Amino acid sequence: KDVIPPLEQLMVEKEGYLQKAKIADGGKKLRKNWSTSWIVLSSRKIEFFKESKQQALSNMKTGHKPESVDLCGAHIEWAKEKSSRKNVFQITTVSGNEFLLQSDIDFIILDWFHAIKNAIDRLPKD
Ligand code: I3P
Repeated sequence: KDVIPPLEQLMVEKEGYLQKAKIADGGKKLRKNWSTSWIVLSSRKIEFFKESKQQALSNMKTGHKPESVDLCGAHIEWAKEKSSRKNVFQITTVSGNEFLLQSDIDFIILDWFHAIKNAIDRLPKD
């Protein structure tokens, strides 16, 4: 129904397309499968949309939910050894979900790394 989320959750800090691979769910390893994702960072979460932004916005009206990642207590680190690709970092959540994010373009991945790191550092750890 029409639950109004707190204002802070509505504040989008950054959005854009990156390559994404989820490599663990609740601590259980998954087969790596890279795909393009539209990614929306707000103060305490990241949302991953499988579709284009346009498609995602129209799907939301029908109650379709993106994958949402709680950043409280999450970790972010560069993960050179986890991929043959360049510019890969990993986000690990308290719940044991692990995501790799990647872009071939250096400044794009650096901007994302710092934006997400800043968001995590501003949040309480639990
Ligand atoms: C994986 C696929 C991934 C690759 C991964 C492979 O094979 O090629 O792109 O990761 O390497 O296992 P498959 O599609 O058969 O599952 P990178 O592109 O990040 O290197 P990995 O097993 O060394 O992680």
